[in-house]
Amino acid sequence: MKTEILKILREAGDYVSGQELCGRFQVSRTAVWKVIQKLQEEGYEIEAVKNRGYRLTLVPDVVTEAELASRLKTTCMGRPFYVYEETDSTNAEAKRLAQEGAAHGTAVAANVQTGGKGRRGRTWSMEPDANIAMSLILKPNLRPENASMLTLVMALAAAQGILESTGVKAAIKWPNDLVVDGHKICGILTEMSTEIDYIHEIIVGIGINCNQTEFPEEIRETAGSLCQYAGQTVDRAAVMERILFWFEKYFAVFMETQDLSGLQEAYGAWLLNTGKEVRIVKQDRSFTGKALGIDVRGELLVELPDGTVTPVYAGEVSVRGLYGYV
Ligand code: BT5
Repeated sequence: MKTEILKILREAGDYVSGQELCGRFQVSRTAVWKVIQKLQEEGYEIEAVKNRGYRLTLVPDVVTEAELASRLKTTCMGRPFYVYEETDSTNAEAKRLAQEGAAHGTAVAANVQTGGKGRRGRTWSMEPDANIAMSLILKPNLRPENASMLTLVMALAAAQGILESTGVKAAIKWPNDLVVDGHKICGILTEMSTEIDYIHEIIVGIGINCNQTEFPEEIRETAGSLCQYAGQTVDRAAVMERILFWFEKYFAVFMETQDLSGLQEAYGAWLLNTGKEVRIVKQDRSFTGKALGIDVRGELLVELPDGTVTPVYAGEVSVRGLYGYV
């Protein structure tokens, strides 16, 4: 009932009478009042005016199941949505849930993440209660070699979602970062469990710096946070809602062809690397060239000094600018 009352108040944007709420849920005035009090305790400002009812005047930056559920406009992504106060890693949590049978589209978020994972054993750090750590469980009928493209689908959804919810225009740094003004504000980690050529589940995790302003020494130069560019506190639930909205749409386009042919153009418009000299770092070697864009498989097309063009597979590389992170 809490989620529904929140949704009704949010969508009304005006007073909703207590009587109407009682009627809607077939409960007493006291029961409604208790829910309103609970919401107020969580930081929602709700005016209660005699003869007019309740009006939501301020939504705090909270990530809770009720807040997310009252916002979501998707049919699959984020349904259900689990929010943890603290977890080691939302990707690890999502994997555990998936293996216990959680459905395709289930989302997991946490306010505190103590063991956030980056790619290949790297770590993802975040301050408590300030940022987004969210993971989606996907169980698509997809060939394993196509799964890494979902990182790009998420990057596209995140760029679009962040713009709509905060006004901040990030760029995609292939394959898994979003960058604003040369600073990394978001990282994506896609992991999958397979059996020969069958996918059990794919976990697409996204970390976004929202309201954090101080970073640990090692990333102080390269990390940035949305609030620094938005000029105000970022409403994390609003950002998540928009990202899930766009992810659902783009995922459907992706699944039609199981490649990026339907998204390549949109992706290209957000891609930071195009036309830039890049250094591709593989485990044992590195080379430089000019990034031209992506192909339908999500590989970065790099023109080598001798004029040949080579596709670089996202799975195993890091990309650097010639003079630093971007
Ligand atoms: C990534 O890896 O960028 C993927 C990060 C994915 C994090 C999400 S949070 C929700 C979900 N649950 C998880 O456990 N993980 C996912 P990679 O490209 O390997 O970049 C990692 C590098 O980014 C680190 O080695 C640092 O240099 C840098 N870094 C770490 N934390 C950062 C932060 N908060 N902001 C910017 N850069 C950061």
